[in-house]
Amino acid sequence: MKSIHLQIRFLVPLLVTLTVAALLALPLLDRMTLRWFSRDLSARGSMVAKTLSLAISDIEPNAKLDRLRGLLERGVLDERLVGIALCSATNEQILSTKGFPTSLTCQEARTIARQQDPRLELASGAVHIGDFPVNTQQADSDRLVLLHDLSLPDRRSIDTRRYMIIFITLLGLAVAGITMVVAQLSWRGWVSGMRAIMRGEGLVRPLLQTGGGGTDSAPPELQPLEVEIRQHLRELEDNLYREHGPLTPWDPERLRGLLRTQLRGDQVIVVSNREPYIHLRGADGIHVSRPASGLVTAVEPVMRACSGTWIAHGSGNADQETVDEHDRVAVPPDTKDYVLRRIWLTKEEEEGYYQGFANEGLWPLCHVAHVRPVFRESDWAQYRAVNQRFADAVVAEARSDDPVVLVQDYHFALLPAMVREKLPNATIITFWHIPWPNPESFGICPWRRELLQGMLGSTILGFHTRFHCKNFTETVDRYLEARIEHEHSTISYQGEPTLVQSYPISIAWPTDEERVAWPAPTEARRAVFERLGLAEGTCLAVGVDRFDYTKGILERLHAVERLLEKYPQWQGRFVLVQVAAPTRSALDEYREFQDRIHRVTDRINLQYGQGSYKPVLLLAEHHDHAALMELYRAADMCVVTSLHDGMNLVCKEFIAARDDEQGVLILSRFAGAARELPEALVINPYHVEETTDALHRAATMPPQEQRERMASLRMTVREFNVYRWAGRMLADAGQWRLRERITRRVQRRSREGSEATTP
Ligand code: GDG
Repeated sequence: MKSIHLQIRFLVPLLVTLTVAALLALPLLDRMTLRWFSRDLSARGSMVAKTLSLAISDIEPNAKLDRLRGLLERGVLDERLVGIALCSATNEQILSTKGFPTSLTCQEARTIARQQDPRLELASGAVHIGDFPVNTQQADSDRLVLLHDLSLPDRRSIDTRRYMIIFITLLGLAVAGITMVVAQLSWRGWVSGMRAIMRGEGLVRPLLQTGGGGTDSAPPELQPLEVEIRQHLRELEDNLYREHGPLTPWDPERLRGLLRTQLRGDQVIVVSNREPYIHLRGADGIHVSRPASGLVTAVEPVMRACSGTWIAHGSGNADQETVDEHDRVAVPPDTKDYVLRRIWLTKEEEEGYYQGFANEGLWPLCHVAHVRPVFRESDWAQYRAVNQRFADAVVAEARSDDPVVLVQDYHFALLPAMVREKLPNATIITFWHIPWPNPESFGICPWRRELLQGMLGSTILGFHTRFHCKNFTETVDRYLEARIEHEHSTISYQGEPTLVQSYPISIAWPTDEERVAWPAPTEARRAVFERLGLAEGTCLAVGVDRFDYTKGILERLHAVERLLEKYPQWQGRFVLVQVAAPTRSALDEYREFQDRIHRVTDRINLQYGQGSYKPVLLLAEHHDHAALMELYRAADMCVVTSLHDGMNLVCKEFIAARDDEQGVLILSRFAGAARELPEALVINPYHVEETTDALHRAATMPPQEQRERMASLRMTVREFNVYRWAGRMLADAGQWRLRERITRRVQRRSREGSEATTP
């Protein structure tokens, strides 16, 4: 229907054009035909005149007028000749035939005959006047004036005009018909072509064609359009996706829904060493602090969403004063969404379990950072004892025999099996926040079997990446007698299966309320520049880490030093602000490392600093969350150069903070995050030159490229947020529990059945 309308809209102007063309052409045609006839009549008249001239010359000189008249009268027998007159050289009429108008003098006839259109209108009709010499050799010869009837040519002209109109009409109709058919066909082609493009067939065709399939291709004239439309659609789609995220994004509500439906509101208990809120006594009373810990950053929003109980070491100097008689305190302080149950550790326990076995043994063992692990028998004993104490606390906090227990990190490798022993129906989800090394590296641990056995008490064992899962499975294969089913990602040890899966951790995407409280990037930049005394126009790079040797802070400093040497234009104009939150400073390895970083910083500042300008500002103190946000938003780039990192959440926080879609992320390929965030400038931190060039590239990256990269990074982090991390684990746990319940029911029924049949 639409195409018919379009054709009518197309045809009407075509017909109008043809009609106008016909109207303009017809008078022209008239003139042309008359000219042809006039020429024809002149030629004819000349011939008649010649014939008559011969006859006249025979009669002369003593011819009688009667004979002459008779001759002329015979001449006008031709129906087209109206009259003939014989005129003298002096324009006297010698004689004329009857039809020759008496009013027409020889003089007049001669004048008209010389005109281009020698036409004379008489009462009887129009005549053509021809004037011919009787003797062409003689200058003053008599002349013959011939009058030709013009009604015949006029009739012919009307006929010609009629034929012409019919011809033009038929031609117009034919052209219109052909145009309609062609338009119809091409319209259909266009419409189907456009529809195919809109359906995205244009997008998959290149794939089909490279795969040898797909002959369906847009008409050639549509192909440039196809490319353009495809780009526009992609951009629209990207923007829409960036704007709205996935169709059902993971958020606290969805996580709560999952707990209600799939886990039937079962109790959630988190176990970690680090507590999410630390009460500290200061000069002006007790205040609450949030620790610098990736684990806390990730798990805390999940607990806010799920409620339940979080069991952790009470490490703050005012922690004891703020708990109830069961060592519990409701947190967060303002909303009190869940309960924090604190465990108190003696100095020996803390030294042996935490600083000793966990941080001097397992931490370097799992990170390829070239620091030798230290294994002490006494630390191991404390590690076991503390794991047991936390396991007992889990059992004590459990309100049913099948709670969901979320065990966090390498501090509690033995706890899953300990809880399983007391609560066989518990769903134990252990998440290992740090990398898992290859079997050879792990094999140097004297208690490798015990650690693996403890971890395999879990229902689900999660790592950040598949690579870590693979390393773990190979380690079990090497050191334990266990059944490994690669297809189902399960390891069955002593008949108890454990699902080993990768669950990349993330952060909670900032809510609108949080974002409203952020300073605008320009405001953040102004405040940071003022506070740190940075000159206007400085290129600001930030690093935010716990002050840990795995974070590649030394390598980062070397890259800055090389940048100033290799690209001297940055001297005086490039500053790295390194936040290094104090951590594990009681350990020699950490103290030495931190001293070294201070020394290298001083060296670089001495060499390249001028006046108040210092290329490296090392802020080795704890910052509050708002200060970090301000720094992220003020920076031109964020530098993450971990030598080995389970995931790394700083890079995700930087991305989440940049709602202006500006800023460049430099990211170590040895951080788990590098697998998810390829739009960052991914580098090998051991390669100083590569990191240096990345710093230079980031500092000179055009805003449009920054925007493209940042928009894409933001889309990833927004979608793959921490609720998704927890949600996927809990959904897997839900399915697992369902299967377990069904198995138990089936076993019970078959037991009852066999008891009933036993006499
Ligand atoms: C482990 C794994 C994995 C830092 N300084 C301050 C501060 N931070 C916060 C950051 C960030 C967190 O600490 C550090 O998280 P990371 O992920 O970078 O590193 P780890 O603590 O080593 O975490 C790591 C993580 O577990 C989660 O699984 O990604 O691979 O090593 O949130 O913002 N926070 C405050 N002040 C500081 O000065 N408030």
